[in-house]
Amino acid sequence: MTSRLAALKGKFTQIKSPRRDAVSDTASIEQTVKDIIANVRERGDAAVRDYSVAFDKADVSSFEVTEEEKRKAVAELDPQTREDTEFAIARVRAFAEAQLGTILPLEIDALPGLHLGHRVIPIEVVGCYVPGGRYPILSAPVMTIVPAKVAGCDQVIACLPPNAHPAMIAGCHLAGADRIFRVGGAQAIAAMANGTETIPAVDKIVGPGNAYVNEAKRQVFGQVGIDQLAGPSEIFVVADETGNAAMIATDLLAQAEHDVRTRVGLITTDRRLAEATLAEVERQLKDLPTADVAGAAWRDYGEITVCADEAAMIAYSDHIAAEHLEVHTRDARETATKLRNYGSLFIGELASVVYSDKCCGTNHTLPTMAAGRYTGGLWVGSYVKICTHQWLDERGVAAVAPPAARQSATEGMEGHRRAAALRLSPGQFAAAG
Ligand code: HSO
Ligand code: ZN
Repeated sequence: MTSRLAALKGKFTQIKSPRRDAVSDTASIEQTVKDIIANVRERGDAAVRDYSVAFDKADVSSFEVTEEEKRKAVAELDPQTREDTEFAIARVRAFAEAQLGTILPLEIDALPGLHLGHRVIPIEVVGCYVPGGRYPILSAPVMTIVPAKVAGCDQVIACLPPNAHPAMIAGCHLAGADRIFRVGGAQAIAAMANGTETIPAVDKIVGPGNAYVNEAKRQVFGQVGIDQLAGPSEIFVVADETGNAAMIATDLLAQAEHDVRTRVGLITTDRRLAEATLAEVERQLKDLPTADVAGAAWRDYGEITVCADEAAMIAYSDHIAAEHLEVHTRDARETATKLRNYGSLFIGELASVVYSDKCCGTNHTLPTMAAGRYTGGLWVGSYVKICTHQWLDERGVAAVAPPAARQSATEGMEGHRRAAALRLSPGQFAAAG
C-alpha cells in the first residue's frame, strides 16, 4: 500500500470495487518478444516478412506503402471523414506549435567569463507505431506524427499492422508521415530499433500498441528512446454533489468500450451521486452496442469510491493518477488546482475526454498505470532534446579550475586534475595544487 493510501485509511469506502488488479503481466511474452527482436536484428526484412505471415496472415511483398497507395487511401476517405481528420490535425498542430514556443533555448553568464546554455534540438529520426486493435482509431496517427513534424524531426516514419483499415494509411499520410510501412507487432518495433533493408533505424519509437508491442518497446529501450509503456486506457471522474450521474456514466462507459481491461471509476464526496451513477452505468449498458467490452471492463475494473471530504477525494485521485481525469465539482477550476497526479485533466463537465481522444488539440497519448505520478503524456517536447553547452574565458577558468582540480585530487583522479589545472596560468596552476 502506498503511503498516500495508508494516510487515507477510514476516509473512503467503495460501493463498487474492482474485481481485479490492474497489473501488467509481461513475463509470459518476454521470451517470445526477445526471439522476435533477435531474429529481426539478424535476418532483417526476411524475418519481418515471416512474422507478418505467421501473426498477421499477411503476405506483403513490399512493406512500404507507395505514393500511389497513399493517394488512393486518401481519395477513398469519404469527404466528411477527411474534413474531420484534417480538423483534428489542425488542432493538434496548433497546440503543439504553441507548446513548442514554450521550450526555449537558454544562454546565461553564470559567473563572469563562464557562459552556460542549452539548445532545443529535434530528434533526427522518429518511428511512430500506429496500432490496429478493435477500432480503426483515426486520431491515433495524428497524435504521434503531427507533433514530430512540428518539432522539426528530419524523418518521421509510421508502422501499422498490414491488416489495419485503409483509412489508417490515409491518416498517417495526412498527418505528415514521410514513409509508411505495413508492419505491425513486436516485429515492427524490432525493425525500427535496428533497421532492416527497407525500414530505417530510428532514434526514438513512440505510440501505443498491444502487449507484444509494449514488451518490445521495453526491450529496445536504451538502444532507442521510447515514449512510455502504454497500459489499458483509464478514466476517473472526481465529483461533488453537483455531479450529473447520467453524464458521468456515459463518459465512464465511453472509455470502457476500448478494452475489457479499461479501468474506470468515480471518486466522489456524495453517496447519492455514487449510487445514482452505479444505477446509470447498468442502465446505459443495456443499449450500448459495445456493451460486451464496456460491461466486462466495468465489472472487472470499474470502481465507485465515496470519500469523507474533498481532501480525501483529492488524495485518493492523486493515488490513482488516472490517465484521464474529469473534474465535475461546483468550482471545477478551483478543484483542478489541487490535483497533482493525472495524465490529462478535463476541467468542468463540458470537457469530455472524448474531445481530446479525437480532435480538440491536446495529445491523447497519455501515461497509464499511475505513471502520471512522474510524467505527463506525449507532446512536442517528446521529440526534442534539451542539450546543454558551455564556454569560458580566462575569468571563468580562474573561477572553476581550482575547485575542479581540488575535487579531482581529493577523488584520486589525477588525469582529471591535470586537465582542470592545465588551463590556468603557471602561477594559478601552482596555487591550485
Ligand atoms: N482514449 C484513448 C484515445 C482514443 N479514444 C482515441 C478514442 N479514440 C487513449 O487516450
Ligand atoms: Zn478513448
